[in-house]
Amino acid sequence: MSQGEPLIITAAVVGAETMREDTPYVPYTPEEIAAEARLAREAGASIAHVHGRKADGTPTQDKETFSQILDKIQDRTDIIVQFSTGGAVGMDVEERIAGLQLGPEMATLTTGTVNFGNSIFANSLPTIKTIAERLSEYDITPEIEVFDSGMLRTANYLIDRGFLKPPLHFDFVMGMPGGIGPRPRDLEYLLEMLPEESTWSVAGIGKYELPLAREAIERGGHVRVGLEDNIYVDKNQLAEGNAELVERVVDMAESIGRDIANPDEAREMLKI
Ligand code: KMH
Ligand code: ZN
Repeated sequence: MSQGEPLIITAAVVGAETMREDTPYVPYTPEEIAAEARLAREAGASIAHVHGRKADGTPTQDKETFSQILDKIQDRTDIIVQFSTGGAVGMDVEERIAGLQLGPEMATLTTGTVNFGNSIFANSLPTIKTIAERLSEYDITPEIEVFDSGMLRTANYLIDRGFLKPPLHFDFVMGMPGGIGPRPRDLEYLLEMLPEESTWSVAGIGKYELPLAREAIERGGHVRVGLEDNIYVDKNQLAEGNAELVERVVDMAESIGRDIANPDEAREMLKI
């Protein structure tokens, strides 16, 4: 018997931080990113979260790079493409959102500032509002990225002021130094503040990725995994691509009887 709503798996196939020195499996070029998105889709992912990279791996939010990523993914698969608007630390807001004019189905919106390694991932209220307005202008479904509880308070504030319109999809990024912890009770606390009608997923960072995926599946949430957040499939064993991490999540879901959403089912659940 199937348990609850089908599970939406997001594959964060490439972020701004993981480099080839960390793992040889991280994709850089649009071609490589699209190939990873397709393999992740075949493994069970219905959303591909993407950042841009230059050929040498330097992060970029350049529109032309995103255009190639979008085209190449859409040539290969029906996966939902979600652009990052976070980019890399230190980028200004216009740089971060340059690709939104291309009209991806989804894009992220982080509703607050957080320490990020030795840097700061800065999201002032004006920055958040600018991104929210641009998402609405281009009719792009936001995924609200929450690295700590205050970001949920800000999301609620933005809903009250009309900058964000429910129903919304939230992604809880948990276990990153500087952000909220990785414990089940941390998740419980976030869920208490979740606006009504929301859907939610968990992205556990590093070694917390797979344990938190299980927690989210069991609680009826959704899951994000991928080389942006974690490069290991087991202790000291590198994941040989994003699909391997997605496969782990599919196995977990199957073990508790939860179906996996395909992209069209995810579109319907997320009101895309
Ligand atoms: N790279 C981080 C600074 C997002 O994609 O929206 C921000 C980030 C969030 O990855
Ligand atoms: Zn990202």
